[in-house]
Amino acid sequence: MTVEFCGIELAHPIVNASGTFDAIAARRAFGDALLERFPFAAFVSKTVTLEPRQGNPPPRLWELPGGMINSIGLPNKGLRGYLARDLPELADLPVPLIVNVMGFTREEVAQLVDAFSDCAEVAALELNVSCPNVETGMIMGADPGETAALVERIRPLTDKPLIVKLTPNCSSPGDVAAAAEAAGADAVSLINTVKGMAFHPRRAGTPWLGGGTGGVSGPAVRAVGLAQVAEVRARVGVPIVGMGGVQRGRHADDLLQAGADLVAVGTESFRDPLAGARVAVELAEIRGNRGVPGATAIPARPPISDVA
Ligand code: RRO
Repeated sequence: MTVEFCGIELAHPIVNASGTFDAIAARRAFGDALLERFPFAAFVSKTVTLEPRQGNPPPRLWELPGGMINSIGLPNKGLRGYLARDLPELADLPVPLIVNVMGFTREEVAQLVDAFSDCAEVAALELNVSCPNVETGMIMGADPGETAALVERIRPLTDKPLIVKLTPNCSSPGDVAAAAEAAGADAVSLINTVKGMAFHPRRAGTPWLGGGTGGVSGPAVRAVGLAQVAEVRARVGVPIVGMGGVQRGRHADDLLQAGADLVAVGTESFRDPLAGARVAVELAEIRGNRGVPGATAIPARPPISDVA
């Protein structure tokens, strides 16, 4: 069931949602078995910013009946740290690498894109204009004019495919997607998390999360992702990476039916690190049974814990 995405050949249509699978930690935990059975057809790394960041104060997570709220706040080593320490390890993965970047100004994003444009290890770039946990991250992506201005500034800096990660927290994701496409984006991905809040269970009215609010993900937002992918598909011709609460092959198939070209698994990977591989197998079975050309069942292989 190989698929082509922005000129990149992928073994199947399932990738990870940025920030939901730490491939470097997983390699330490599972060793080379991770490389032999990597759960995703491409790896999308956690957001990189120009300068190193500590992230938001704890607590950073709140569990919901249908998912969770995160307020991680982009902790990362910064561009120089990423290039020196993360990139060499991520380049060892057996799948194409997509680097997710975020800047607090257009010029910061330009510096990041410029720095990665000559890296042979990087197959594509994802522009995060949708982080709910840092105000400026979302402002660029909530307004079609701001998104267009950003993509127009970035476009000449790289030949690599540019994917714009859209926020559900705006009045019209379709307008923002159309603006990104018109400005030269090669693809869009959606949804990032939905802004949410939880109060401390014993201190009424006091926010639980250190950042005050956070981003809701998991099954709770599956219907939002599906509706927004369908809305965006009606507005753009570029490929779409669809996501939002995918736990099973059926959920991935729904997003493909709504118009996505690839599907990302996010929150489910925290519960089951092999969720991506499982969803890919289930999806191949569903589509194979329906007679979708090119959809063949991916042979089931033993879980990593049995191999190691
Ligand atoms: O790090 C985060 O808090 C975070 C990011 Br960058 C994002 O894009 N989406 C999210 O839910 N959390």
